[in-house]
Amino acid sequence: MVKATSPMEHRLSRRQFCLAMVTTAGLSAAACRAGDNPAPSPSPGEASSGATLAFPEGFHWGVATSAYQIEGAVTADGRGRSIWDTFCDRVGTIADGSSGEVACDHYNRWESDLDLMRTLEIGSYRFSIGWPRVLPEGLGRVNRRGLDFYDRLVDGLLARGISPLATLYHWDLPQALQDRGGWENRDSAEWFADYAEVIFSALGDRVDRWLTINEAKVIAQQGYQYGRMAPGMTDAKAAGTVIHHLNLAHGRAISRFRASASRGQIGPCLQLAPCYAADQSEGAAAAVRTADITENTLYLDPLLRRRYPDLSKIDRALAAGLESAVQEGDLTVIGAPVDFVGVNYYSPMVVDGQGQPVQSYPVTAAGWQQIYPQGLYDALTRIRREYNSPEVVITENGVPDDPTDSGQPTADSARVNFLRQHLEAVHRAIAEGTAISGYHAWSLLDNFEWFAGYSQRWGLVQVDFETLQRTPKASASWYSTVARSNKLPSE
Ligand code: GCO
Repeated sequence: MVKATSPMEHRLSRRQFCLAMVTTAGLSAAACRAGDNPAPSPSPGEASSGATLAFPEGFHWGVATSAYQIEGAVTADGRGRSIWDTFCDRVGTIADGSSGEVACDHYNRWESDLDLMRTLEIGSYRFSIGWPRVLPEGLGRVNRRGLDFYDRLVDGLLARGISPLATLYHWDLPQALQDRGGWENRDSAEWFADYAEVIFSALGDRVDRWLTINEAKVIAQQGYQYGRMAPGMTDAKAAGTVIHHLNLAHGRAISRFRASASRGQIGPCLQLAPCYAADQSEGAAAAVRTADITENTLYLDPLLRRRYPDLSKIDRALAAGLESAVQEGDLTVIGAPVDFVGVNYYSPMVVDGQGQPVQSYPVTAAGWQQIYPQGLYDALTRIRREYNSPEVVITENGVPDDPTDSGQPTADSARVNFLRQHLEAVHRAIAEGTAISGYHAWSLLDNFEWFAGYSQRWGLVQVDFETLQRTPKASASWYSTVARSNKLPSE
């Protein structure tokens, strides 16, 4: 098992990471010297299959979840409503008409879920704190019973030697704040900072690592531009405004964290989608540059370079909404130094000459996800090359069950392949000098997959949603072996 370590212990330098590499794949410490250019990217599929790949000592092997997707118990102990409760109540929003009302009932089963993690030798658990549990009205009155749940959870993790990685916001805005304009209201940045401060004072003495906001991009795109997620709006200008307010909220939470007595580290959680051209045309190359802005640099640049990218080529309404929201001094707040960058990676973005998304690689049951492990390598090494090499934690990576994995639902060989290929990409990025300190598989449990309801199952552990019984899949046992040995076994 990878033992929970203190923040200082896992703050290895890039050089230490490289020197710690032991591999039978022929990668040497010499390739890891700071400032070395990365080796040319191998073509997709050219991963080093068949070798045993060791990871640096102290590497965090984790799993990830989020509050609304697993907790259920939406009215227990004084929890307030969130925008997802409201969204699910709207007819036609969720594929199977379900909601997170019961989900995995983790709120009541957290102890056995933590025991399960321990059995699986998981070293780091990424979970999120439900803002409406702690502040039912979004601000003001603290609901002690809601806070106590997370207090017990953190203690339970530490007692089992699992390092807590807490996300402050994973999409469940209190409905009371949505009623005041939600993330479109500039005050939202301050509401978030106030909420974060409550959490830091309660848990800051024990949580190792914090994430501010999960995937601002998905909130803006799916929640405000395309309407597929809460709050279900289709207004590009509002989406632009929301991007800036989410970035500002992140920055303000960082300064509250620095002013608090918290002992851990903090960083953002960005969903990155490296962009590629579907063909050799100049049109496709230009479309890639534009897609890269909306997929990646609208978030990376303000947070890590204190500036927005050139907005002249992106959707005009989106750019206008964003530009109108920016006030003097904001970028200094937004660009406050972070301790690490959390990266969620699922899929590349491939575009044609018209800027339309193209499916060039195998598509998973999620529909939107193409399997391209090289994309993870490209995202990780880009952060090193272009953003001054911050420490990176992979905070999500995973795949839904493959319907062609027939037979028992727990025989998920496609997931094992997916994890292996992506971990090979991570290994390669580390060997070339990228400071990556952990990996979190999405997800521990099958859970409420937003607009897909329970129709997509992303867990290493199967959940029977009738009985709520948990059954580890083949991938859980494979991942457990990886976590225990700190290496990828040969195939
Ligand atoms: C996200 C969210 C998760 C999803 C997962 C699978 O990245 O979209 O963080 O909550 O469930 O990504 O789609």
